[in-house]
Amino acid sequence: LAVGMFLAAPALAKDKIVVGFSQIGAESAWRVANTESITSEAAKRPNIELKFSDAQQKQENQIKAIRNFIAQGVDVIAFSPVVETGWTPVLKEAKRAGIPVILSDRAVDTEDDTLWVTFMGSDFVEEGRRSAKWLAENYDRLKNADKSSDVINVVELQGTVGSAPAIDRKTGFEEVMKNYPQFKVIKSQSGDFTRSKGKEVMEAFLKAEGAKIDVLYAHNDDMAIGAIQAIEEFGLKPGKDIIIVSIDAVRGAFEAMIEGKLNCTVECSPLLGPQLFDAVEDLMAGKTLPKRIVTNEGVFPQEVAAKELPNRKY
Ligand code: GYE
Repeated sequence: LAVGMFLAAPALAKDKIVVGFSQIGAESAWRVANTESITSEAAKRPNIELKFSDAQQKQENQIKAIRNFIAQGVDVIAFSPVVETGWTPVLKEAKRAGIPVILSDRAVDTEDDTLWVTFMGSDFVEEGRRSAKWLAENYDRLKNADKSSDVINVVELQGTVGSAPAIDRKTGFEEVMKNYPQFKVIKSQSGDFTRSKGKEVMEAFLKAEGAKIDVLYAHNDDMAIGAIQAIEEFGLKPGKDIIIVSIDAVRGAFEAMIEGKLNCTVECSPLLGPQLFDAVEDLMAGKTLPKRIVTNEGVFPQEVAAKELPNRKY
């Protein structure tokens, strides 16, 4: 009996899949919802043990966390890379240790794509395109202007410098805007995906350009919400004097739309927990994962905000 018990313990311990997750931080409502999706999903699965680490938006902390996971011999490493570049050495260390890596939410820029098994998350270029398309199709109606004769001045609040969503959302937006030369991006600066920075940078934009600004394109809702405050303090009406489109579709954006202060939000879902742990389990069961898993998302203009708010999960 004693021998049997001795044998049973390691067999049981082996049943748990240990996953190390390195999160960027808690910079936005999106990120908070993403963390909650991951931790709550892990808690639901008795076969998963999650080691969660918060990098406070610093790449060096993420690299440290990943090295710790390697040292602990976790089964799978997943992370949301704060910026695109600079990961090759640590990813090589994981590969040498035989630990598969899943990219969650954001992509890395590395020559060798065998350093990670799959990248799951949104198509950020498409989100940029959707923002621009919505703007081109709705600006006239909202501003009561003839966009073919006027110059329309756009200011852009970019996400974290060097991050996949900031790079891609800018690219997608510009790609569509090329077809609408009346729209001119007169200012573009990073607000680091936070409310406080979004407000601060919008204040600077307003100081420099004032009422010349027709449109704000923000790479996330939090920066737009910060900017809305700056616009009101400046004495202009957000959503009327300045047309605003942003990305994520967090609850705060729906609330701002219901108040008439935001015009449109393009969805980017943070609810990646279930698909992350499905992928982990598939991987451990020996299945081959698709190299890219794209999230399905929509666009929500102000007109549908009140109806949609009760359905929002983040
Ligand atoms: O849009 C922003 C967050 O990587 C998609 O990060 C994510 C972005 C999201 O801080 O709010």
